[in-house]
Amino acid sequence: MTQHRTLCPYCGVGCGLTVAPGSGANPWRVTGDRAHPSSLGNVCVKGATIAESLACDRLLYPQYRASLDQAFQRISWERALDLIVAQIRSILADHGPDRLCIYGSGQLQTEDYYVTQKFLKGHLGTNNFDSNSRLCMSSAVAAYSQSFGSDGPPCCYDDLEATDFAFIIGANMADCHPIAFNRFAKYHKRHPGVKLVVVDPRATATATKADLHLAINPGTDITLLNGIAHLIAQMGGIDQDFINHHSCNFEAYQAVIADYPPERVAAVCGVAIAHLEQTAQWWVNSQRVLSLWSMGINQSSEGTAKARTLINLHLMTGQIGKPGAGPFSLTGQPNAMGGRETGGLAHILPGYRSVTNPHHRAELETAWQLPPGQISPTPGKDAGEMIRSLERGEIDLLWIMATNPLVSLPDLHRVKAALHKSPFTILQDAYHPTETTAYAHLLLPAAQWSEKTGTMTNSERVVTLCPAFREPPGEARPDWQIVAAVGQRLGFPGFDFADAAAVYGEFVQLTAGRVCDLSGISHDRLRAMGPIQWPCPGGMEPQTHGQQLYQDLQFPTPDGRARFIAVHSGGLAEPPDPHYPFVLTVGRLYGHWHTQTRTGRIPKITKMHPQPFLEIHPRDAEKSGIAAGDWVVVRSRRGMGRFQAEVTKAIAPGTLFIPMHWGALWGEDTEANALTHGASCPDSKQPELKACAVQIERWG
Ligand SMILES: Nc1nc2c(c(=O)[nH]1)N[C@H]1C(S)=C(S)[C@@H](COP(=O)(O)OP(=O)(O)OC[C@H]3O[C@@H](n4cnc5c(=O)[nH]c(N)nc54)[C@H](O)[C@@H]3O)O[C@H]1N2
Ligand SMILES: Nc1nc2c(c(=O)[nH]1)N[C@H]1C(S)=C(S)[C@@H](COP(=O)(O)OP(=O)(O)OC[C@H]3O[C@@H](n4cnc5c(=O)[nH]c(N)nc54)[C@H](O)[C@@H]3O)O[C@H]1N2
Ligand code: SF4
Ligand SMILES: [Mo]
Repeated sequence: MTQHRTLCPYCGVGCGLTVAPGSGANPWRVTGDRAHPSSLGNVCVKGATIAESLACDRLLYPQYRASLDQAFQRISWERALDLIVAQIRSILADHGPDRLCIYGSGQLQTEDYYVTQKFLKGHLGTNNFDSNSRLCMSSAVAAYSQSFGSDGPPCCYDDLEATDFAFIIGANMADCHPIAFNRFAKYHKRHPGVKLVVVDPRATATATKADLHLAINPGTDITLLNGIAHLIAQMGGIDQDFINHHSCNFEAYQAVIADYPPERVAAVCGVAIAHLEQTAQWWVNSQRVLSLWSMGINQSSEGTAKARTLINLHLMTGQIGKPGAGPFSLTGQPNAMGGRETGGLAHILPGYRSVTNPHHRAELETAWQLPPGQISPTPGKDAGEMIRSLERGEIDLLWIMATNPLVSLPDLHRVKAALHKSPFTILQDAYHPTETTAYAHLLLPAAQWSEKTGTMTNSERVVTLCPAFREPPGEARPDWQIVAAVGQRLGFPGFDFADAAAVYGEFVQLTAGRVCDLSGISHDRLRAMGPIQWPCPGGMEPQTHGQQLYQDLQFPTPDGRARFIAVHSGGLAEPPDPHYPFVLTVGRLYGHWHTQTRTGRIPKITKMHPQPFLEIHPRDAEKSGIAAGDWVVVRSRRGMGRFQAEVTKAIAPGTLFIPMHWGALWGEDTEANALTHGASCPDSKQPELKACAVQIERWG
């Protein structure tokens, strides 16, 4: 019986899957791949049920309509590609390339990402490619780049089983990175001396496993972290040798943290002084400290500063570059990392290069055989700027791939109005309908996981080959092939790739000598030896796991030193006030994946999470006259939603929680992002999806 080894296409843990033919209602049997170095044979409910979502409601053929009030008509691929080419030609002739935009996703494979960068940033000469990673990882990218001189999470999952102290902040790993969390949880259980602190305004499934849960007020992370640093300094826990030889700017940092005595920090954050002291004590007493973070840090109007503030703590205590230690940003999507490697944000280029760096542009112009000066030196439009540009009528073509922005972008009413003004929106997705298909002129059917061959890189830099083992339904095509076909029709050379392996081969050569050196990896090698972790320069024996970055404590900055970059907190972009007295936070549930295009069609998962809900503290519920199970109207300055109350002490007073997973197709008035706002971090442009001010009222 044929078995296929592949990767789970959901979260950034990147579990290996083994898929074998099944029978009856389940034509594919999915189990954990024991040989995968990241997951060691384990899977969660999402990975285990992935095959059940492959058949229903697929987008099968290209469809077109000239305006949004018309019905879609089926058209041929020939006609679809001709339409795109005609639009692009006319935009180039009338206005130049900056009125073209592509909005992609960390769910594209590396090959899709790469061909799209070469097409848009290279041959068309505009950097207007952004992805939903803007909503997800861009603060981590910015913080790593500022503190270390380059992007690149330095840690790996082996560190979870080598640490003395895990500090999880703004991440609900038990639900969102469950298999990585289970690796730590088992180790934690076996080693009573190992400590876990979880920082989260909610008592999540992760927090309940902690030795200490710091239920901070939303948005007070910088104050907390500077306060812990203050105490560590007081306890004599600084690593002077590391500071002297491997860092700079420590004095400025010292001056900042001096302002954070525990009394003030405890009051601002809403935690006990004793708990701050305990956390600092564990940090100081531990040989190896590993911190892990995700959206509670990144999705903030000061997301980059939050992540840097966490990195500062590691620099101050020399907790980096050794097993079991380091600041580890957990990526959300299965190929968020591949997106970063290929330059899949508006300010970067393949191989962790920057659009503003003339040498980087020249290197790619040479590799892509483009005239000097072809790549624009100006960062392109980020996701938020794309919406604002649509409002101003400055975009003529918006091409969306593998994301569902009519659920996932903040301030949805504004997004809907902006998309209504878009002259030509292409949506390339695997499913139809999604909330976004209602706003598209041209639908392009994409082959998805199991139907196309490509690679993805997980949170710990492990690259896994995802082979095609089923035929795509209808006329669906791999994303990279669609872009390459348009490139060829526009007469661009270098888009006649024989297959995905050839795309990957071209891409990895561009990473040689960079921090993310993948030049020793190929599809053939991945097929032969299984997953490979980068860095993997050509000529080096590939490693499957366990390699940390920066073990020599040399950082890719001009002077080789890491940088302390300290700041005070600016607080929430929209703090609560007497009219909107609660902070609403939005996050994920264990079984669902984002906007439910797949998990909403899997009975086991919809049974697990049948509907959205509002978490509210008993004290707030009582004050507002709300009982468990009551319907509650939640209003922000931008929109409203209706949810059934779940009265629970798992949420801090003053804070409310709703899940992000229900868009307009799955419920009425259940869109979390109807409430959120688009204010974003000045460094990363990542919006503050985790906090907005709301009022509540019992309904009916
Ligand atoms: N089951 C499931 N797993 C997933 C996904 C999914 O859709 N479903 N999506 C994947 C993706 S793309 C991503 S990005 C990751 C996200 O993974 P996580 O970031 O772990 O998930 P979230 O639930 O978005 O947010 C994490 C926590 O941040 C907390 N938080 C809110 N505000 C603050 C704050 O101000 N400070 C702190 N310290 N914490 C705060 C919330 O209470 C929440 O528990 O999950 C990935 N894994
Ligand atoms: N308020 C609030 N909003 C949030 C968040 C939050 O925590 N709070 N989290 C944010 C984060 S971190 C993220 S990552 C986003 C996620 O938000 P989205 O990216 O909008 O969510 P998905 O449902 O994952 O959308 C992926 C789409 O790609 C399609 N697809 C799957 N495979 C393929 C493929 O191979 N090719 C193509 N072309 N299409 C494919 C799916 O059918 C689906 O429509 O949401 C963001 N929005
Ligand atoms: S933990 Fe993430 S990668 Fe692993 S099976 Fe679950 S969803 Fe898939
Ligand atoms: Mo994400």
